[in-house]
Amino acid sequence: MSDCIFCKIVNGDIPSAKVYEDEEVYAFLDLSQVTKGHTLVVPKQHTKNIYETHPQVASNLFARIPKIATAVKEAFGADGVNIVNNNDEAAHQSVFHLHIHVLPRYGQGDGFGLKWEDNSESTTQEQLQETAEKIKEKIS
Ligand code: DGP
Repeated sequence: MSDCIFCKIVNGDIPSAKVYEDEEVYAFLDLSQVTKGHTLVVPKQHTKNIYETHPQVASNLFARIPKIATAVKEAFGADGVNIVNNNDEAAHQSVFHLHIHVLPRYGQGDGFGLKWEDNSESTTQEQLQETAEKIKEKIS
């Protein structure tokens, strides 16, 4: 897509610090470097977000994540890696070309954080079943 910044990066129209490329996928360092080695992995084929992504494009994209995440982790001796994909502004998507963040982790205070509530104590089995039914109805 002509006005997409990640398409321009994939096409080499604007520079990037590339870490991996093949016929389907391009991976490069995120400018923000939330943690050292923070990498973005994108499909070469433009797709706006996860909802609009063809299953084969999603499959090809995620198939590359294990080797890229392993390399990112090993390059700087990280303790772990978070894999993050944001969809819609409400979920902090700011570039509307599907991308996977690979975020190496170096311990508390390394720059990345997830607020992750545990509601298991206040959620009943009935509520879980009701919620599952609503989602199942939408899966075609
Ligand atoms: P998200 O918020 O999930 O849409 O992440 C988009 C990321 O893209 C954000 O962390 C910053 C990064 N980014 C934006 N513009 C550029 C760019 O021109 N080059 C690179 N390398 N990264 C960019």
